Amino acid sequence: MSSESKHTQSRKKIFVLGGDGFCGWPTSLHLSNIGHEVVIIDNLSRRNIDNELEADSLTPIKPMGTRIEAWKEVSGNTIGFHNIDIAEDYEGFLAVLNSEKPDAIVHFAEQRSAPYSMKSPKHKRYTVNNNINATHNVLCAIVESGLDTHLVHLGTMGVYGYGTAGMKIPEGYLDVEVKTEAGERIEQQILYPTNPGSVYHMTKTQDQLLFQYYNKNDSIRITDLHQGIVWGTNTAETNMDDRLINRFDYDGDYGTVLNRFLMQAAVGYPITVHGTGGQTRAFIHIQDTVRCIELAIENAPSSEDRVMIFNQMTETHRVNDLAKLVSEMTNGEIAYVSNPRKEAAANDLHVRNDLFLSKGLNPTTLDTGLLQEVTEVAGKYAHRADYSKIPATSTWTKEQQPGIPETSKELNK
Ligand code: NAD
Ligand code: USQ
Repeated sequence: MSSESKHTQSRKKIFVLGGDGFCGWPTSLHLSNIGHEVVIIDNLSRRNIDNELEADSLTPIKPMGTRIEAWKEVSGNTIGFHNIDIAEDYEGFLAVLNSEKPDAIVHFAEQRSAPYSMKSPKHKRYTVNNNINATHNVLCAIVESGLDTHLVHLGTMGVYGYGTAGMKIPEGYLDVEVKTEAGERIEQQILYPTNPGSVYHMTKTQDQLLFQYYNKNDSIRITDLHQGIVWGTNTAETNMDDRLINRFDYDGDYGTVLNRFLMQAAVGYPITVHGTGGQTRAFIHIQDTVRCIELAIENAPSSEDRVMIFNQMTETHRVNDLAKLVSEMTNGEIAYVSNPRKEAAANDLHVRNDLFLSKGLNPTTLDTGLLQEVTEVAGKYAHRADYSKIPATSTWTKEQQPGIPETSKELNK
């Protein structure tokens, strides 16, 4: 075990579904490092999508076997791995559940890109089939196994939409007052009304209903984490060895906004702001993602509790402000490109995140040192960048234009 690691008070067996992905890999290492027994389940579909898109992580991620071997060498800890498609192979998943009997399951295993989910009817259908079946299979298998396992799911801030009537977005549930026919006023808490902005985000709103039902009918213990956009690359654990390096998506489908801006600045590509950049979104650093999962596992609900919902974000920023910040830091050019998405030109966003703060999260907020660190990672691997994959080409409707900067044409040759 590494010098940085520490034993948790109670060692748990934890399944990490989607443990080969951008959030899942650092989470698996972190949970292993603090003393839990980790088993990854992943069908490596994200690597296959890289093949389909002919795009690759900017960082040279290693195959799963090498990753696990390197972790054993560095930390002395063993991480298990099963290649199972959770959406397609229910029996296979159930069999591992019955044999391994995990105390907790962290569920990252979904197609998570909004642009990929909007590329074509095929991609829309794949995203719906994969995400909803994966989540339903996990819930159904927990019931069939009879295990009292705690399910921690990665949802998204995007289930709420990105605007309110001025109030802060609560953590999952909204207080409402309804008036009966007799004129009586009754107070209730309901799931916050959903307002998805892509087929991908819509699957996450469906996940919420699956959780409500299985929690009500079978008393499954569930924590649903409504996460904002994750930025950064490495964590304390992925930094321990080059072979543990995390993936860095920069292409027009999978690259998320802040990491794209930092990468674009590092390789000398114009910073691609969609429209006027008036969209405000919630953000969280990858180091805080792994800490939040640790806290969610430590603070499991009981079987009497309703679905516990946390907003997993630490700050909100307007896209244009982020572009300006990165541009000032790096002297990078900003290109205001056609917005390929159907979204409001601008929105304000206020979000509550008291639950994680009360459980001990000490947020890592945007600071230039950390931004610089990501730019340095991007700079180190700039030679691996394929500029032709940077423009966002997936449009929400046929009438919309891809987001291609004028000045990038030379770079794309
Ligand atoms: P990712 O695509 O890098 O990782 C997802 C992993 O799940 C991949 O390794 C993939 O191979 C696996 N997977 C997908 N479908 C599967 C299936 N049917 N069976 C087995 N494995 C399967 O995505 P990520 O960025 O790590 O996101 C993880 C989760 O967190 C997603 O559910 C996403 O919605 C959520 N999330 C991500 C972000 C972000 O900014 N990255 C923000 C909010 C929420
Ligand atoms: N944007 C740009 N320029 C770019 C890329 C994006 O201006 O080059 C804009 C988009 O138009 C959008 C905003 O930045 O307004 C965010 O886009 P994004 O791709 O960073 O984030 P999004 O599509 O919402 O999806 C990501 C993850 C998803 C997660 C979600 C959290 O891919 O898995 O659920 O963030 S949230 O945004 O809070 O819903």
